[in-house]
Amino acid sequence: MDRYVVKRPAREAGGGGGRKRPRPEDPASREPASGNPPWQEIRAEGLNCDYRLLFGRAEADEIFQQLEEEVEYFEGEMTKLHVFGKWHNIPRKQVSYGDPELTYTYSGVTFSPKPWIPVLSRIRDRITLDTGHTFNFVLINRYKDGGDHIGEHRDDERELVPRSPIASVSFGACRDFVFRHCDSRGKNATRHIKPIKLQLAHGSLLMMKYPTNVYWYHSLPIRKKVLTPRINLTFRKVMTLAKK
Ligand SMILES: O=C(O)CCC(=O)C(=O)O
Repeated sequence: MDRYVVKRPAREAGGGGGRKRPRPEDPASREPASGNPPWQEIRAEGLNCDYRLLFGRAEADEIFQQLEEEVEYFEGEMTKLHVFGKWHNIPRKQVSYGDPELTYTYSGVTFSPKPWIPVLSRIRDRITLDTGHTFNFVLINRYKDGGDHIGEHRDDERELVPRSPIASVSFGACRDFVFRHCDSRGKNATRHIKPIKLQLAHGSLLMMKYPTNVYWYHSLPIRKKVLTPRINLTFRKVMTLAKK
């Protein structure tokens, strides 16, 4: 991943005191809690992401266990995806939680979120404390092993508050995560831009900031050697009905 890290924010690299409040959009303004690893800035043309470990090992283990016990995944019709006119079984488990009355359409399926549960509020509030951003919705994907995956897509649904960042938190197995530029996809590629490959570790936070989801698709490819589960939570800011 270091290949894509342009620089470590100067204030964190050098330590030092200063501002106390986290300010959105400016990783250099964020005070790392004591012992927290610094942010890594991942930059490319049209890609603007920050990555760091948010939870230490013991806390991440505890949260993973709670998620395994308390998250209730969608069943039945909600486990199917509409792609190019056909319905497919989703190659992973999925569910959304969030504020009441929000809805979110993803690959042709409209999700009504379940009400927040304490473990999800705890993660959401930790991200807010760390980044200054607030979220009202979370999409959870559970990959039972490396056979489960998610195909290339952009998180560009019209319900998202324009330019709001998406906070992606991962627990369990470390998995490869690939960004591919929209001009470099498939047979009709017009440019050759190298894909950006990250590894999302247990307890990590990836902040996908504007305009990443305008230009870059992302995926979690199959990795047959991975034998253990992973849970990913993408916290989002969805517009309320009145604004849609
Ligand atoms: O599991 C991941 O890291 C990716 C999840 C994802 O792409 C999404 O929720 O849109």
